[in-house]
Amino acid sequence: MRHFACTFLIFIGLLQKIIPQPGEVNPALPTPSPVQLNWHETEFYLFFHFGPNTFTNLEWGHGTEPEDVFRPTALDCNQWCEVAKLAGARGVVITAKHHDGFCLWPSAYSAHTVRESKWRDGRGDVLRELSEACRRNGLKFGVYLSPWDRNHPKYGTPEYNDVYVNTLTELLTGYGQLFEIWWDGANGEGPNGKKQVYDFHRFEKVAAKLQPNAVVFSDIGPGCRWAGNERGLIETETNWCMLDTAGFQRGNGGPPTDTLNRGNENGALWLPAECDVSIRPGWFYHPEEDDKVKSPDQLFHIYLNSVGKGANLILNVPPDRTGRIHARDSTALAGLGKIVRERLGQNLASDARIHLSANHCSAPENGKNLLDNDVNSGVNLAPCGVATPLIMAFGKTTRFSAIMLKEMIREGQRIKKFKIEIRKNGRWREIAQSTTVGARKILTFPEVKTRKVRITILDAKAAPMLNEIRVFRF
Ligand code: FUL
Repeated sequence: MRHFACTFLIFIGLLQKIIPQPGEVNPALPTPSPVQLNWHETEFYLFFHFGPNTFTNLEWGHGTEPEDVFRPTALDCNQWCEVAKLAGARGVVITAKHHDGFCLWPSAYSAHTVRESKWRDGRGDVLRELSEACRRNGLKFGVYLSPWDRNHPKYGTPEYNDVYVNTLTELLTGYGQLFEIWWDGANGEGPNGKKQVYDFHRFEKVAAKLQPNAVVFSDIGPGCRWAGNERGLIETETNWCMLDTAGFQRGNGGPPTDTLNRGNENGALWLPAECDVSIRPGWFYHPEEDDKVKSPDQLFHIYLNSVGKGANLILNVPPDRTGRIHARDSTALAGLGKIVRERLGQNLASDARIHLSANHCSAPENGKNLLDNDVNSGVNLAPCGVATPLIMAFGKTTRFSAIMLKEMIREGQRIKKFKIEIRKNGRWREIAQSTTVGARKILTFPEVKTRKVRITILDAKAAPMLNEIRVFRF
C-alpha cells in the first residue's frame, strides 16, 4: 500500500511537472485570429489550374503564347462548383494568373488577358463567372496570383511591384469576399532575363486592408503556411500550427520542408499548414493524364493525412479544354465525397456520457461540450493543473475503428501526446497513441467493440483543452 501511495505521488508529481498550471503558460501561447479560426473550419477546398497551359499542354507557360490559345469551348463554372460540392469541398481557389502572366480577367494592367483573346469576343471574365457560381452554390472563393510573371514587360524592375499591387487590387475589390489569397514561391526570370525583388511587405498590407477576412497562403504566411510538399500530406504524426519565420523568405529562402510539414512546437506565430496536391500528376490539364486520376481511396488517404492531421487540404482539379471538369475527375471526386460522408458523417458517440474527474478548484466542466459540434465550447482536462483521464461511456456496446479529437485551438495548441484505451474484459487496453491534436486528429485502427473509451493526455504545453470527440466505424 505504501508502495502504491508513493508511486501515485510520483505520478502526480510528474504530471504536475509536464502540465503547467493554466494561466502560467497560457499568455505566451500563440492563438489563431478569428479569421484563421474560420479558415480551419473550411478544412477542404478545390484548386483550379486553368489558363493557356490547359491548351498548350505545358505546366509552366513561357509567357509568349498568343492570347488566342485560350479557347474553352463550353466553359461551365457552375459544373466546377457542383463537382466541388459533391466532393465535400467548402470552397475553391483559381489561378487568376499563373507564371505565364495570362490574366483570366480583363486586367487594366496587362496586355496579356482574356480581353486579347477571341474567347467570348474578348468580353469574357473567368473570375466573374466563377465567383458568381460560387456565391450561387454557397462555396467560398479564393485567388492565386503568381508573383512570378514571364510575360509582363516591367517584370524585373521596381515598377513591377506597382503592377502586382494594381492587379491584386483588381482581384481583391472586384469579385466579392475572398477566403484565401495564394502566393506561390516560384521566382524565375521574366521576359528581360531579370528576377524580381518582390515587395511582399506592401502586398501583405494591400491584402490585409482590402480583404481582412482572407487568409494569405505562402511558405511563411502571414495567414497559413505551405506544408512543405506537393503530395498533400502531413508525413508524420506531429503537426504544430505554430511556425518561426524570422530570417526566412518565400520560395528558395523558405524554412526547411520538414519544418514546414511539422511546424515548430514553440513557434512564435500561428501559421497552420495547408496541404496542396493535384488529382493528376500535373497541375494543369493534359489529355494523356486522363487515365492517371487518383482514385477515391487514394484521395481519402490524402484526406486522412491532411485534414485528419489538423491541416487544411487544397486539392487541385484542372478543368479541361472544353472548360469543364473531365468525367474521370468528377467521378473520383464524387467517390471521395461519398466515402467522407459515409465514414465520417455520423458520430457514434453523439449520445455517449462523458465522465470527467471531479475537481475542487474550479466550476465543474461540462462533458456535453465535447459532443455539441460547436468550435467555441470545450472542456479543460486539467483545471487544477493536473490532467486527468476522460472516460466516455456509450449507451450500448459499440463497434468503431476511428476516433477524431479536436482541440480548443482558440486557446492555442497544447496537447503533445495522448493515448486512447478501451475497456475490455475488466481492463483498459490501449488502442492508439499519438502526438499533436490541433484543429483535429483522426486516428484509425482495427475495429474494436466496447462500452467505454478512456482518453489520457500524456504530455501538454499547458492545460489541455478539448473541443470535440467523434467516433466512427469504417
Ligand atoms: C508551384 C507552381 O510552380 C506550380 O505550377 C503550381 O502552381 C503549384 C501549386 O505551385 O510552385
